Amino acid sequence: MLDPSTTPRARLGRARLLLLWTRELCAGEPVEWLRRAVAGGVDIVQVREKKMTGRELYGATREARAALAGTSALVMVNDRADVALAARADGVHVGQDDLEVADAVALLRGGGLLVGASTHSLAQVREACAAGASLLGFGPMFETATKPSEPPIGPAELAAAVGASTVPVFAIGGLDAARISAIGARRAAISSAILRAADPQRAAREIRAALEANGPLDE
Ligand code: 3NM
Repeated sequence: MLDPSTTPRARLGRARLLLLWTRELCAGEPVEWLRRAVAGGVDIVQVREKKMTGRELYGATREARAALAGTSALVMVNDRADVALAARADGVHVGQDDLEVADAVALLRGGGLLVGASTHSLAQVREACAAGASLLGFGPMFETATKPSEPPIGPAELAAAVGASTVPVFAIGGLDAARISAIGARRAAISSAILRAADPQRAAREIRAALEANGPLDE
């Protein structure tokens, strides 16, 4: 586990595993599944709740922060910079249809918060880095029921995306430990392979081991 006393940026540099936490995907009680996943080696939690109101999302984010107090896990909020600020999260994650990266950076950087961005092409990787993103998701690597609307780009471009990026890149989309080994990813963002598992701690531990076996981090 990472040292909780270091800054979000320093913790991000060493982060391997990002969990997208969506309550309805959890095979058990959602906060327990979150805690067990972090105990298994998740470094960053992105609260991803597309159907919640702002107030509900605020509540879910506070709940995640409270559940993970005393751990080194970072908590980020999907889509909503205002909720990230209000709930004292470590950052926001924006997709290509959300607030622009540069605007999220302008809103949040002063407070030292992180801005993550979803990217689906090398051009988007370069754009997001130029706009000041702190971390990127790159995918989908494979078809996934969690985001069926996004056509898979496949793993072939992952190495190029990591090379083109100035910030940490997390492979995303349909990943589990076996696929991570197959595609050589050193960082990954995962939802169902952890949340739907009967033992989320073990699932996270196995995924983390697969990421580490693929080699050291540059940052
Ligand atoms: N974004 P799972 S793929 C939320 O490519 C999301 O930007 C993607 O969930 C992207 O691990 C994806 O269950 C789904 O496939 C990730």
